[in-house]
Amino acid sequence: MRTKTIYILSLFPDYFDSFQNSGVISKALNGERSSEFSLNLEIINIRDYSLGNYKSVDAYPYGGGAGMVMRADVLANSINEGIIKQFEISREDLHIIYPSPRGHTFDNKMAKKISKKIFNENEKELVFICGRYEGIDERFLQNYVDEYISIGNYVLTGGELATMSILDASLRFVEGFLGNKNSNIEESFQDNSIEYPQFTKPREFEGLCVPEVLLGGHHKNIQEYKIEQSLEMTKKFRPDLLEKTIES
Ligand code: 6GU
Repeated sequence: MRTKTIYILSLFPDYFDSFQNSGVISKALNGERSSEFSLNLEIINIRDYSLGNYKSVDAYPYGGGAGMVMRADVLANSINEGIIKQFEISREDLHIIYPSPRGHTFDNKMAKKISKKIFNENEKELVFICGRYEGIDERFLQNYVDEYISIGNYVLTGGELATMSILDASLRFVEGFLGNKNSNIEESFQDNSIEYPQFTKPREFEGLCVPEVLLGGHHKNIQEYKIEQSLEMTKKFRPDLLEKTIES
């Protein structure tokens, strides 16, 4: 069994409790989904690596301005003591990601790249830095951060939700990790289209019936139906994705 660790630095580690303890992610983390590959999340509390008498993790920005800024020395200490020393790993073996609006916008293509970093043997270990307050001292970013990733054009109060979004979407592409090898190939956005509509019990609901073709068990007809419906749904809900297909 091969194990990979992902390190997450946060001032609010509780954010990750339900992520780690619910649904398919929790099963995967407990090794219930794959016998070959297991993943370990290490959530490191930045506050445990604060320095000096006051144990502050943030301070007023030089030059003034709204809010507080996370201290470079405290963050560097969390990396150096909390990861490198604690887990006996060298700096060169870490790939440090700072989820931030300054990054490129996250999409499935980036999720696949990250999934390879998670799964492949010779890749570095991933570290996610969750920012809070008005940001992080630029000198820490300059010396430590290897990659910035944004999850969209809006500003969150902290990087925790962004980190979970990035990890959740990426883990779906880690081979065999969530089980059901086919499903992410079929799923939304894979080919710049959205998913076909799904139906389950009961066969009739408020006067609406499940499409006949899905009840027939004719595999080829069902495949054709799914492709056609996926196209229809994309035209209806996300025509912009079809333009992307033509461009690409
Ligand atoms: Cl990655 N972090 C924060 N704090 N806000 C964001 C973001 C990330 N992406 C968009 N807004």
